[in-house]
Amino acid sequence: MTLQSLPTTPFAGQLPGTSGLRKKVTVFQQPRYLENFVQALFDVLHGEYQLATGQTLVLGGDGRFHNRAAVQTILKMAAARGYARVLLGQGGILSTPAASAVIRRHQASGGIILSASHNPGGPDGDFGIKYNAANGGPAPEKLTQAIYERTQVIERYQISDAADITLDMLGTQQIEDMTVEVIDPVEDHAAVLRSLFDFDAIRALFARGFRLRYDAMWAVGGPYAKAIIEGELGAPAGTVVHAEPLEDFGGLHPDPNPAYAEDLVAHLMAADAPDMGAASDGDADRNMILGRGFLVSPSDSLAVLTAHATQVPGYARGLAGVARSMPTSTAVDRVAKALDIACYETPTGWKFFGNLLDAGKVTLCGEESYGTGSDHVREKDGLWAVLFWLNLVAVTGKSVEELVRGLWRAHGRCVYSRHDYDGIATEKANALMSELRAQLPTLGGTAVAGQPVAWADDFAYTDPVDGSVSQKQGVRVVLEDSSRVVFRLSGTGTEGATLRVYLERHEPDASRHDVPAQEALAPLVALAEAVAHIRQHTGMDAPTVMT
Ligand code: VG1
Ligand code: CO
Repeated sequence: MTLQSLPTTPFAGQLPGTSGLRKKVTVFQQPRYLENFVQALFDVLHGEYQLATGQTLVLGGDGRFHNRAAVQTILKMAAARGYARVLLGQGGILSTPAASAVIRRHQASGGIILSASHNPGGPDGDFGIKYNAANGGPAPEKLTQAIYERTQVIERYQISDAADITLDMLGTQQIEDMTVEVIDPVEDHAAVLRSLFDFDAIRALFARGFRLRYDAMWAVGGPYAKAIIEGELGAPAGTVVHAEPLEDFGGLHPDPNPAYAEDLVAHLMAADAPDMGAASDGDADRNMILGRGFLVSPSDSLAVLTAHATQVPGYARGLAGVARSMPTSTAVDRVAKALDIACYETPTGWKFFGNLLDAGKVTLCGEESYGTGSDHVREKDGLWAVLFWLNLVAVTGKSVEELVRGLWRAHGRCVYSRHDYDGIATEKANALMSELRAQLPTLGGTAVAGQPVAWADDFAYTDPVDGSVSQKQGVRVVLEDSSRVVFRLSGTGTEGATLRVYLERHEPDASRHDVPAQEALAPLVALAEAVAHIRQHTGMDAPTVMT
């Protein structure tokens, strides 16, 4: 075994987006592409971030195509960089929340997670890489920016020429002076979850015949859900379906929403539907919750968990505060107000919750994109959300639907939808956003599509802990009755641009809570079109996906 220092030249565009660097597998398969990014990360960590040698690194991914090859490369580079130890999930597997748990429990200096999350996988699909810091959370913007800058000037990378190691066998192996410890990917995460929820109450719920269908979408959530829900909590075998992580997710989008989890939705809408449905995404940090014949909106889910948190052992002492991403509905704000706790509004992406969680300012946080989590790790956590819901159903004796309806009765319903326009040519999407931004100074006080606009802006965020500022985080058009439309471009896609249009209207009148969301939001859809000219810019008559 020898260490080698090899020449390289920069690749354009290695800029991490909302959650890591995501590109087509074929892009990552180019010689030196992954190496450049990893070396840039190590250079920045050990350079301006002054990380000493001899540290522990956590490594694992969602098992998608190219995961195993990338793990071998990163191990050999970590050995060359002088890490003392790598904790590697068996088979190269670690869900995103599990990686966060492992980093925290083992006091690692950080971790590399290989995932493109909900993006499709396989040889023609997407691959991704992200770095999480010692707190277990996604690298903040300052760090991802520094990595990007480093990728643009990189000239060499260091790697051991050691042979590949065995990824599937638990125990330790050696690369140069570095120990690779292959660990059970479930154990640390399970320990954290066990400490938060009333497993006995959930066990009793299943023993009484409660039926759950958990769709792991052929992704990494399967092994975790099987071990905990079927293994520890005694749910019948077959409760977790599509449980085996496949390299191409069975050719499907591992994205738990009504569009891509249609099989699960069909089961929950059927005459003999189970009591509850749930799904997680590619890297198992997202969650979708359904009741029998009932879909829970992610924003409502966060609000319900907040409202009932003290009924769960891990949060019995109450919540320090809550946070939601800006486009997420204001349902949780209303609950927080009633509980007299702080509610923070952050830009999209979990990295913005890290400081608030570390500083003890918030306990729960969530996003409209089927992400919910708490201070138990520093990532959103799909299984955590499912267990939280199970725990609430078990101790309140209420169904999923009753819990959501209780929220609506107490606070009104925040009728909500997100419309995605996928695969727009980047220049066209940028033109749409700049035209929109150009109107901002004059929109307030006018009427658009017959509706009075109170104000409009481009969301900017100042982190209350470290004062860092993030500009241009989404255009908001807010009406006098506080209904709103938000526009932003996705930062996770790999083909062209995706426009996301977020629509929210508060409905206090209980007799109107059953009006279908798309119908109730139709005036806001008209407003979105009138102000942004989506048809003209994109040539699309309707969104690709509505959630
Ligand atoms: C999307 C979601 C965002 C989420 C991000 C990562 O980002 O909107 O809420 O944090 O994905 O989730 P964007 O930039 O495409 O809107 V995951 O589960 O893909 O890591
Ligand atoms: Co994900």
